[in-house]
Amino acid sequence: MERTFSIIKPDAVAKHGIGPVLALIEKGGLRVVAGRVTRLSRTQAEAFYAVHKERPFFSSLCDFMTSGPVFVSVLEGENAIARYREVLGATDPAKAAPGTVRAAFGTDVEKNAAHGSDGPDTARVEISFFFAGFELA
Ligand code: 3AN
Repeated sequence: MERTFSIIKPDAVAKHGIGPVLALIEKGGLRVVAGRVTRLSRTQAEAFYAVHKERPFFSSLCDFMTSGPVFVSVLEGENAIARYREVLGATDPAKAAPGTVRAAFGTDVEKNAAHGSDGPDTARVEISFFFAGFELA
């Protein structure tokens, strides 16, 4: 069993995508073990995306991620990290396979509907960024 971290981003939340994205997550064989709606502060967004600090899109990405509510969650399942990235589809929604979250709800590489951890170390860091141990079912 493995756990991964997910953010349903402001664009997908604005399109009433929380329910449909959770349905794709569950259809993909993942279990939601914690989740809530929240809104990122600028400080949180900058800390969460600190690895991208030097990239030209960093400021715009933080603007977008703080532009509205998000749904943060922890997902569990066999190979949850890779499995969720399959459910999400390619980073660029235009290249995402039909039936994926980003094909259905993404707009472009920045407004790409949802985030999933890219490895076990980032999953651990990202989960503990938003959730305390007692919140995980
Ligand atoms: P993924 O979220 O698929 O792991 P990363 O880690 O390359 O993709 O990028 C993190 C986030 O940064 C993406 N989800 C997207 O919102 C944003 N991003 C990535 N590349 C670009 C880009 N070229 N222009 C604007 N935003 C980008």
